[in-house]
Amino acid sequence: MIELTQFLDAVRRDVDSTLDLLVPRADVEPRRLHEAIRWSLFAGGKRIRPAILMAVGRTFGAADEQLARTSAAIEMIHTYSLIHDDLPSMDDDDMRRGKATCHKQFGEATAILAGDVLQTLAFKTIAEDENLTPEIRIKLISIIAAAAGTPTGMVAGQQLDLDAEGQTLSIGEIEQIHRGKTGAIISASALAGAIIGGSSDDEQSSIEKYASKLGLLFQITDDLLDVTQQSETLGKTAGKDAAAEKATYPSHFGVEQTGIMAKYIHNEACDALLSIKCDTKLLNMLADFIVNRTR
Ligand code: GRG
Repeated sequence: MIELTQFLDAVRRDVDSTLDLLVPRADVEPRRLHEAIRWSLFAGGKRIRPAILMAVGRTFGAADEQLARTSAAIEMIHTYSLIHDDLPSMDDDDMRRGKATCHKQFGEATAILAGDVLQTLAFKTIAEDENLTPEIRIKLISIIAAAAGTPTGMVAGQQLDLDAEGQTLSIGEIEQIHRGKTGAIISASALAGAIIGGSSDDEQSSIEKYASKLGLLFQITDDLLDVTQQSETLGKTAGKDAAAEKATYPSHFGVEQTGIMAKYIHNEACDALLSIKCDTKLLNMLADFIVNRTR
């Protein structure tokens, strides 16, 4: 795991320096907006989605310069979704990434605008990436826009999640929410890396299988951590799912059984890599990291 820790540290450093170059400085007018964006963007997120993109891209031989902007764009979309998810009209949360949420610090209107800027800037970032051909840029924009939107992307998943509060859901319905809300962007990150790396159709379909299991695993571990960890460790309010009567794997199967299922899904993710001829050690280590994560 030492190697993975070094890889994750390097991704965090690289993605942060790319983001710093792409996002207006805090002293650029309108300052309140740019301060709010930077408040949330540089609050210490784990940068898992950029790590997945970089790991898959490197697996297929992409150079880091070809992966940098798309990784930053994915993190912009993820951060926008967190800012909007924390709003009073959605999850109504006070703490994110160990700090006050964007709307608590800057007000609701500015938080909405900060999210809006991050979303549009993400697509501009890819459209203007001179390290990629125009064909690849368009493909990436299309895949990431679909994953962020609707009918099967993140926003659609969020709507299903809001509609489901207080309802009893089947495991199929819970997974449908997970696939949209969490899985779609994780899958798009992995597929983007595979496309930039010039992988074959067969390799892309193996990566899609791997990433869909990884997305489910990520959400299940998130739900387990919500039950088992303290807010200080998570950097966000723990115990929110039970308080909101959310249907989750732990609420459906219990903590112990969910842990067993997480290990099974981890194995399925790793099995999806077996048909890939390149060295997939980094991708296996990422799956290990996600199943064992503590925040
Ligand atoms: C509001 C458009 C919109 C979408 C909301 C991402 C999301 C969809 C909601 C956030 C709440 C949540 C629990 C989503 C599931 C995905 C998830 C586990 C997000 C947290 O991701 P981490 O742990 O966060 O990677 P950091 O802060 O490390 O980046």
